[in-house]
Amino acid sequence: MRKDVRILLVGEPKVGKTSLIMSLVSEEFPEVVPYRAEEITIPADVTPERVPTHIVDYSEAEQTDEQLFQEISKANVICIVYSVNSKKSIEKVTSHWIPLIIENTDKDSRVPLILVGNKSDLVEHSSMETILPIMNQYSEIETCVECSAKNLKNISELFYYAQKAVLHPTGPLYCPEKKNMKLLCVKALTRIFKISDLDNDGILNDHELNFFQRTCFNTPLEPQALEDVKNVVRKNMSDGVCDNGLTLKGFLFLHTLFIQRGRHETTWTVLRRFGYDDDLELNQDYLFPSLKIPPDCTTELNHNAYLFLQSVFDKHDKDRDCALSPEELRDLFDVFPYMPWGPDVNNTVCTNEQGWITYQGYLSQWTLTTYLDVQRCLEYLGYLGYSIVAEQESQAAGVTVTRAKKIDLQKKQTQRSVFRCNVFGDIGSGKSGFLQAFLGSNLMVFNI
Ligand SMILES: Nc1nc2c(ncn2[C@@H]2O[C@H](COP(=O)(O)OP(=O)(O)OP(=O)(O)O)[C@@H](O)[C@H]2O)c(=O)[nH]1
Ligand SMILES: [Mg+2]
Repeated sequence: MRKDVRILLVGEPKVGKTSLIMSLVSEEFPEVVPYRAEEITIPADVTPERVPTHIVDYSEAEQTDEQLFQEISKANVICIVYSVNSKKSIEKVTSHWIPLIIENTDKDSRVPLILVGNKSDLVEHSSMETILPIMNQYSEIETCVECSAKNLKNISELFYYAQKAVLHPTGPLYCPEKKNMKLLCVKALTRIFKISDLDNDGILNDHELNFFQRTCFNTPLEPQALEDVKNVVRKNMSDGVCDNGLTLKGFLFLHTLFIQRGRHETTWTVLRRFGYDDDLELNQDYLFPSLKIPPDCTTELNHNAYLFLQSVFDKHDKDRDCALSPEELRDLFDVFPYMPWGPDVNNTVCTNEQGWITYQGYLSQWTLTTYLDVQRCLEYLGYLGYSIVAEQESQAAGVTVTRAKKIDLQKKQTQRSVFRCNVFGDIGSGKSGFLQAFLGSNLMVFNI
């Protein structure tokens, strides 16, 4: 999530931009205002989303076009202010301001816009009839609000919406034209569903839903609230609730509903809790928590991490044969962006008669990865949602860093449980066969 928010107000002269800013700051309507208010910074602790917020005024009388373009490119959200009693100021929203902003912002990172109808104290009727078609025409427009700097109506709301548009943007989540969630968002939520479906039966039961709720929002759902949620889904689709639990379809439907009702922050809270950044990629900080490994030390998984990996194995070994069929293995790695284990893994760890990785083989491969490439191990545990399911600070909590080998040698004892043995021998002396024998494998051995 962004660390600060920069809000720019633009619009025709005299629509009340400066008055809006001054009203927010002093909580009263200033009769006399300068053309342009000084840039103000609201400290994090007094803003609704607890992020420092800069508010920037614009005045044609005091600024050049060049200065305006610069401010547009620096802004995180732009409020286009019009006056509800001035048709001209409304017309200029589409004929001048929106095209100007689009021209001066990066095509790839479209800045969210908020339409602000000021001076609502002067008219009886609302300007919404004129504004709604504009909103439908431009997906950049996050929301619209009518307010009055004079009687302080909707002023704090306006700045709250602006903050929200930056911190919980619609863009990555939802396509307003198609009225559905974007593919990356569906993918991320599907991974979240799979991790939260602790028994892997394709349904979030009450226990799993409560765990999910506690993980994301720090409070369990009241039994009645749980029923209400399921009822909303039941009313809207036939296969959203099954065996009294939420299916993936129902889960995705709920999030679409949150977004459509302007409660993006709910979906964003869930996504961020599971490691996603604003582009819906998994955060580097999430995947690679810092872990210091001094020279001469090695890395091993601790008991807690093995327990977690065991539960992951169990939930995917559907036929309970203590081995993962190719299909079960694919299902296990479905929460990864790529398949991490290639066919070579089947030759390096224990497999059953069918050549499928056994429970022992599976754990050995994890042990090996942790020893040889701990960063990769942290990344993999991150995809599996270790920190969330095992309720740990990060994946680093699952790794033990052993003490330096030098100390072990001095003390003539070790706490390590993983050792590295190198096998040397002439070409063709049977090194690979020797190693394969440890796996009890009689597979054809190729010299490598
Ligand atoms: N009735 C009413 N008048 C307002 C309101 N907001 C601003 N005004 C008046 O509108 C006039 C213009 O307000 P400004 O705040 O200077 O407008 P501006 O958009 O900053 O104008 P420029 O700096 O010239 O671009 C002033 O006389 C304000 O008192 C409002 O909500 N209601
Ligand atoms: Mg002004």
